[in-house]
Amino acid sequence: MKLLFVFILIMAPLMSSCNKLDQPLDCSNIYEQEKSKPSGVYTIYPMGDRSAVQVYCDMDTKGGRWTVIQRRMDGSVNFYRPWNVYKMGFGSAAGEYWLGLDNMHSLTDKDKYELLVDMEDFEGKKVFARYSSFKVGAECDGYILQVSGFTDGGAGDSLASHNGQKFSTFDKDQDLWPDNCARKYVGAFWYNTCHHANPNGIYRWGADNSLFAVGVEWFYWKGNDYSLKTISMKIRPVQ
Ligand SMILES: [Ca+2]
Repeated sequence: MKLLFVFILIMAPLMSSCNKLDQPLDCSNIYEQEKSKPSGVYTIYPMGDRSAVQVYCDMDTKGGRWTVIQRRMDGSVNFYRPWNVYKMGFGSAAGEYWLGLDNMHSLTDKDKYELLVDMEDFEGKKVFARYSSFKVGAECDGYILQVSGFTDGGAGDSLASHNGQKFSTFDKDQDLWPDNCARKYVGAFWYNTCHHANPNGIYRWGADNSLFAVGVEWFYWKGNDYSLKTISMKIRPVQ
């Protein structure tokens, strides 16, 4: 007993030095650490030590604290990418990017998260869809999407039919369609028998029906032949 006490006494300073309070998990942590932080690019550690990744933090919309997990805004990044790239993430935090399925799983597995999807058309109209619960499952189960608790900000609910689906890329077809949704609609998503939302589709400038539903689409707002100007998916812990 006495030995144990001495051991704890010696180890205590070492143990407390392991608290890495300066390594935020997400933008909500950053917001809490310094109240005056503006929206912009920050480094987070969604999977702990050595998992540093740059993200865009939205510190303004609806109370801020949002970690952007997906963003399209100018067509500068190619989103037609294979499984391993969607797993790890790609793009630029200052512009277009995908945070990565492992990061999304790690964050939403630890805590209860909500999702906000902000979008804008080429006429400058802005709408959103909000979900009170958002979770990405583990890779071994196909990164299953769990999304519920819809609130309509004018966009309509285009994720309902994606709830419960596995993630699919052109080289890993886990959708419910006999053919390959990711190839057909030139994207990667939690496709069902295919989609009502294709945020990782081809960036094309607005209305375009030359190829059916391959653009950056949100069906319940703009239908299948209108590719959005901007769309961003952002998450934060439910308080
Ligand atoms: Ca299929």
